[in-house]
Amino acid sequence: MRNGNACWRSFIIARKKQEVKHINSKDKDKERVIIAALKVEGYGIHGFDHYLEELRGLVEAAGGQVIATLVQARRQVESATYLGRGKVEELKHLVQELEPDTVVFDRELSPVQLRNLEQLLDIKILDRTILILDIFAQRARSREGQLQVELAMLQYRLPRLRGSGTQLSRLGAGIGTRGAGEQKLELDRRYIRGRIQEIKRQMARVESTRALHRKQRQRSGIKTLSLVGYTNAGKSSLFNALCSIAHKSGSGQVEADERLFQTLDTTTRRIDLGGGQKVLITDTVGFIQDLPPALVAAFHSTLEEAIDADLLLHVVDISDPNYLDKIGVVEKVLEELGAEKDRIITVFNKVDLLKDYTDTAPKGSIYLSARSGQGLEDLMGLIVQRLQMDKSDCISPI
Ligand SMILES: Nc1nc2c(ncn2[C@@H]2O[C@H](COP(=O)(O)OP(=O)(O)OP(=O)(O)O)[C@@H](O)[C@H]2O)c(=O)[nH]1
Ligand SMILES: [Mg+2]
Repeated sequence: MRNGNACWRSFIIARKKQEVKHINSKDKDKERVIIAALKVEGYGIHGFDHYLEELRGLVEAAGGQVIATLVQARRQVESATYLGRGKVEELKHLVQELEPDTVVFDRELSPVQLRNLEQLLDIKILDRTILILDIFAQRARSREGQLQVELAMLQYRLPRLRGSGTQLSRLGAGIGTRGAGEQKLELDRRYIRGRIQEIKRQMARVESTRALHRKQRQRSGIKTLSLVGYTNAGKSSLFNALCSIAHKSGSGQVEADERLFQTLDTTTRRIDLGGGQKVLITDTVGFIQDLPPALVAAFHSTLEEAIDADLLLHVVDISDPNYLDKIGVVEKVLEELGAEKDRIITVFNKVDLLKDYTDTAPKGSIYLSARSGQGLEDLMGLIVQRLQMDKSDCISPI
């Protein structure tokens, strides 16, 4: 049998120090990040390269720039240090050579792993969970969104406090420090527990108001549409495109951008699809694989509202080579939240980026481009048709 060590394989993709020094002037203020990743067997449904690419996107979305990536292929996670000891040594040398601000690990680290790595590397350490929480903290605008992020952040930090519980490890400033109130560095366990209870109370109030609004909407009989899908699929772009061709009430476009998690708070507008069919359309937060459990819970209410809609438009970026895996991630979450399959229309967006495709989309789906406008009228027709089918179901005599 092969020795376990023989299976270890590692490689470094590091730019040379000189190259790293010649960074773009606009990148000067960005936090310089080394990514450290572990490629374990059975890594999951996504190819590892895509997973790493997405992590780089998350670092950029949080305001950092990746200067090097270090990967270790290994059978399993090392419980004390996440990577194997030898690889941690290698990482230490890389840190000394490139002098980054931060090292980001590709998965959530246990409190013990985080502490050990901080001691061994003597630098700010972040993991994928805190990275996502930080992006959410930067984007949250509504009171509810801010409360949800703060709750998730505190729940993540509580078991990671040091010693007397008054030190928040080496977070300092920058990525990973946003979203948990003014007194970030003086937080102690008692304060955090009290604050968690307080946030939960406030959120319960917000949620009951939300449920009330939902009931009022249902009573008013107006149909609802929600845009859901993987982050960066083009939900906000489609939302804007539909609002601009359908007569709408409520002004302003929502922001669309290639940054991951551009949208955090939901936005709803009333649009007229023609033929007297008015609907409320809602843009929502994007999905991502392995969403931190603290956030899944925190955003449950936001997603619940989306799931409750009469129709869900599942927006897919068909130009993404990994789109099938991403469909899988979204469908799994939708199923967990109890969304009914027959209320979902799959919208294959960004067809303008495809060289050639056959125009016949699978049943219950549609091809379009939110950017060029191609296929939008067909989508509106399909929505009207589906909502009318819904109505005729309701008045069926038997
Ligand atoms: N070529 C092309 N690009 C598109 C199209 N739709 C959206 N995009 C681009 O894709 C990127 C992401 O678009 P968004 O609308 O912000 O995507 P989103 O799903 O709302 O993303 P999050 O809010 O981050 O979850 C932006 O750079 C858009 O300009 C399209 O039909 N064609
Ligand atoms: Mg968006």
